Amino acid sequence: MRAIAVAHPNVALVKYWGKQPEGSADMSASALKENNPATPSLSIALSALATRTVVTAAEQDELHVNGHPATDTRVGGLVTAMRGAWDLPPIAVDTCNDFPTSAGLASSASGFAALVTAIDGAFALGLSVRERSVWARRGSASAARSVVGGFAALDRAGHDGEWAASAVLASDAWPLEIVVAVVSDAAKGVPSNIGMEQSRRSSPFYRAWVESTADDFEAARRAVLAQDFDALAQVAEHSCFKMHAVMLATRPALVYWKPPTLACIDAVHRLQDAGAKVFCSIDAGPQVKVVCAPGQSGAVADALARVPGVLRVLESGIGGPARCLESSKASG
Ligand code: 2P0
Repeated sequence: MRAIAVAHPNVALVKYWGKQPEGSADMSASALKENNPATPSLSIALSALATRTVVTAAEQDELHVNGHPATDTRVGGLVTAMRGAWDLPPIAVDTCNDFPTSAGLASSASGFAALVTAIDGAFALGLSVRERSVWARRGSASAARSVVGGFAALDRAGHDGEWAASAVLASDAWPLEIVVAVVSDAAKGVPSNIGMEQSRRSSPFYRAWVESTADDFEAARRAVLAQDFDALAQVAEHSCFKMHAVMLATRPALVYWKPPTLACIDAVHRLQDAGAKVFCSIDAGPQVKVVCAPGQSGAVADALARVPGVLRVLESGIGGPARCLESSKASG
């Protein structure tokens, strides 16, 4: 039994930062079941970046990340939780990212989306997209959105009361372009799940963040459905900087930016002043993602490549859903 799955990381345009309290910090199998966000979020998947995960039946559970043996309590917790629902044998998981891991490029989003999709394929579980999204969310909430790909909304809208992602627009419906300015390949200092719990407990802005994000989410969803770039740019930049204000006001302060991060923000705002249809977004890391109206990414990539401290730029379109490339029920 073997399957290969691919999933793309995503950039949230309305951010998720904070969990419902019952699911926070404790990543045991029972608490993991809850991993519910405190707010809805909305994202775009990145076609140029991908995680590829191979799942095979094995003698004992094993994990390799980017070719190296690894242990990961969240991966172990998710596999254990799935074993509570299905009679799964031990599995070998071999997962590779073609982009920096744990550096604010959402490797956990694509990683858990690919993992759940590969397990579903390897053992012919027959899960729906929504079911895979719910399982992926239990590993990492942003992974729920990578299961769906395209323009994805993560909220609690379904009949079953579960937090799960659903499509707002398919990946080919609105050909936005994304430029990622990579300013560091180092893994970030404070992992998202730890940082967002610190924010929930200590940031004086956290309550305002949670209370105001539902309105941002609805505004972004309307803008995506209407393909209104200016409206999306306004709400997305606001959500990004509001999240970073929450982070900066956390004790101890969560400063994910590096000096070139701010230089890139400045460059994007100068492009906006010159009339370019672009906006920036930064997650729990120093990289700057610039969302561009169709046809604008080449000039934006050139401008960002000239910013001091930018190591390289990646250009991407909107990625599709997590999917199995091949699966086989043959033994071994
Ligand atoms: C997001 N981030 O909406 C936000 C913006 C980072 C900043 O989702 O604890 O790895 O695994 O549910 O999904 C990163 O957090 O956190 C994230 P867990 P996750 O994309």
